Amino acid sequence: MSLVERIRNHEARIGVIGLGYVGLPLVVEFARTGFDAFGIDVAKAKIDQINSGKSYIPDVPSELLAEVVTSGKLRATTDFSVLANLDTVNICVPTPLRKTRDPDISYVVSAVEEVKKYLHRDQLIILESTTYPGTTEEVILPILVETGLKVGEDFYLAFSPERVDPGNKEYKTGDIPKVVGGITPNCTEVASELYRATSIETVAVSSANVAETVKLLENTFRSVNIGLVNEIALMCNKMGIDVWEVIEAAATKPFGFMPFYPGPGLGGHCIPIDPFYLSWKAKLSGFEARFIELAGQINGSMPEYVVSKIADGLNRLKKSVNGSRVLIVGVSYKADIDDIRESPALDVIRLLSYRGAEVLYHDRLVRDGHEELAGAERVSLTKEILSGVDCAAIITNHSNVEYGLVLEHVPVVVDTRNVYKNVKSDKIVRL
Ligand code: SAJ
Repeated sequence: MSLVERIRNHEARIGVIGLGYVGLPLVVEFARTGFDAFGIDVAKAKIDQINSGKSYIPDVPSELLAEVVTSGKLRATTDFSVLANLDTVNICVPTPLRKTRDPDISYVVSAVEEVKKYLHRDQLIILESTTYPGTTEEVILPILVETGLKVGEDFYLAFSPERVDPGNKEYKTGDIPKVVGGITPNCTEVASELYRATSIETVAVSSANVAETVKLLENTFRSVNIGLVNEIALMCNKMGIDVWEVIEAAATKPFGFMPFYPGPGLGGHCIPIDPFYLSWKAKLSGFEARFIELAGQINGSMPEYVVSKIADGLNRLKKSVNGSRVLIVGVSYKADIDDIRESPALDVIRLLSYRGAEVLYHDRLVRDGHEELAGAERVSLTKEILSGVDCAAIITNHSNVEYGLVLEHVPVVVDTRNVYKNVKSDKIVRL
């Protein structure tokens, strides 16, 4: 029976390498669809948690995970040799930036080196990790063809960007169309069959390069538009115009406009990073991606701007930053999630500590023990604590916070997320 037939009748054995916020929902989706699915990760702690039915990804309920583990449809292991008996392999490992802001695809290469060891006829390999155009064709393909197997004949290789939006209640993994670009047309077709078998809509494109670039355009679009609206906020501040009112009114235009909102900076493991994968590759082709660089500069300057607003607020009280108790409300990188990666709150805390402020923070979604938060004291929002705070800054607008309590007990509040929309108070310093 051919690979496509095995996929179509859910007899294909599925592998997912990298069980993070992309890989775990994906492998669970395959298992739920009825495939025998194997999750592979180098972190034994993750494997143990999965095999005991305990999810560590908020978007994957433990009940759901336990169901597919108990039924035997999902097995997790650190042992890559299971790949020898699998028909398809999705690679969902991290693609961070190095300190030099160059792409770091070392996790992808490590995963592909393992895949190569067990690559066999009629196996489908799909990279999902966001990466620069050319990675699949110029880096992964050469590694795999060293086995002597021919792409498009003996094995299939494609790129399909992950489009998971952590915490998004409206769009789950199964609801989001998958762009698929193979090294050869039949690679595209076989890869599309896999997603179609989990009833995920697929969008075939002509190459892996195109598919890699699609994802980078999607996230560069966000980074550049967030940079634009942050610049508009800085402009409006100078002109004494309420940028939030401007955006709200502009958003009434039913076409040709999409609202973005100013904020304390750009966090997360996608938007601050992905555009630099594109500009890095463009530079190798002799092209300067100026919008990406400029957006990066503007978004990167927002934490400093927020600290200047905090200083302005303290100034109203005739207080300096140095020696003041400043409370950061919300430290994850965006509302209603627990992830602090690249969060602008971390920059604001660092900048305040550097200036001698005593920094407190409140965020019930973020777990204890993050060393990036070691310089700040975790507090609850009580009257006693709030009454001892000189200035509060709303950095992440979680829904689970009593912002009224903060405004009642703190003498000045810097609002970087417009949580006090329509609230009139001299205590509020707006972005
Ligand atoms: N942000 C703003 N203003 C905005 C929107 C976002 O300051 O108008 C900030 C956020 O606070 C955050 C950062 O930008 O710090 C990134 O926010 P995001 O809404 O782009 O959320 P992410 O980073 O979780 O992006 C993911 C992306 N998903 C994938 O890459 C698969 C992105 O493509 C999604 O469009 C995005 O979620 C989404 O729409 O929520």
